[in-house]
Amino acid sequence: MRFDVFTLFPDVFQPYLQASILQRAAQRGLVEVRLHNIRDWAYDRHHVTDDEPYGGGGGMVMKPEPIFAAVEAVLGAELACPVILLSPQGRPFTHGVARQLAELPHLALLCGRYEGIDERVCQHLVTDEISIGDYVLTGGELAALVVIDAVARFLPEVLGDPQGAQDDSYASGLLEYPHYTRPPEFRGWSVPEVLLSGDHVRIERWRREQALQRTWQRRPDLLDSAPLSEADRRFLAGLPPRNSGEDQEAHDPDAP
Ligand code: JQB
Repeated sequence: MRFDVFTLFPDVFQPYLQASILQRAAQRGLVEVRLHNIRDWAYDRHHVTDDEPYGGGGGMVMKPEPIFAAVEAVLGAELACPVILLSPQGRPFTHGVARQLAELPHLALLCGRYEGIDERVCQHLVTDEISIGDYVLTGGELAALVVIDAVARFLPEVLGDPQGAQDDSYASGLLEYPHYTRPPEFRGWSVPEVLLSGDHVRIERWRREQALQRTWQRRPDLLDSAPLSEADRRFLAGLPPRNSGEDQEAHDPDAP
């Protein structure tokens, strides 16, 4: 799968792409990320890419001409692939969106800076606008890396694990059960006995119940759309009421 990234800061991508699993994926030819500096298509003497907003009000806005020139030069005027703008105004990026994007052979990602991008880019060049969450970043670059990382995990072979992304958290619609590895006791804290028992039926049941309990505590909204068995529903009905949990919103100062 090929990603064309349009940005004023191509250098911030390299360190992450050259570490992690993404480097291996690139070496194996599964993922190709091409970085394009929008400034290379700013043809005035000082290669200016931003200007003051019409209507006033401080801050700067990215000019349309270098962005259109860059994207059309790289993709051709037909724009045969989606052009995704990362912005706080986009539709929420989720597990499901990542899985759908991974079906495509080619994506273009457009990263803004300053207070944003001239609206004519959004209307006439961009085909899809995505946000990675409800907080404001200083630009789209980190969001583009998040999208590349999450999409790449869905490509067959990238994880080098036959179970791949099918098995993790959001695939089941629930949060994950807790994980443990050696040693069996660390600073007096023991691994739950059931995981050492070798009884795979008991282990599966324990993991399922842990996943259900955590989801109920931390993300009850997910239970509305998670596929649940009758046994799951009985287990949830037997849990103590929410809010008695230690970890629920423990660090959220705005929590009621
Ligand atoms: C400029 C960005 C994000 C791209 C995603 C997310 O957007 C702004 N509005 C006012 C002031 C400053 C900005 C910063 N900004 C380009 C740009 C923020 C993406 C962004 C994003 N995707 N949060 N922030 N989830």
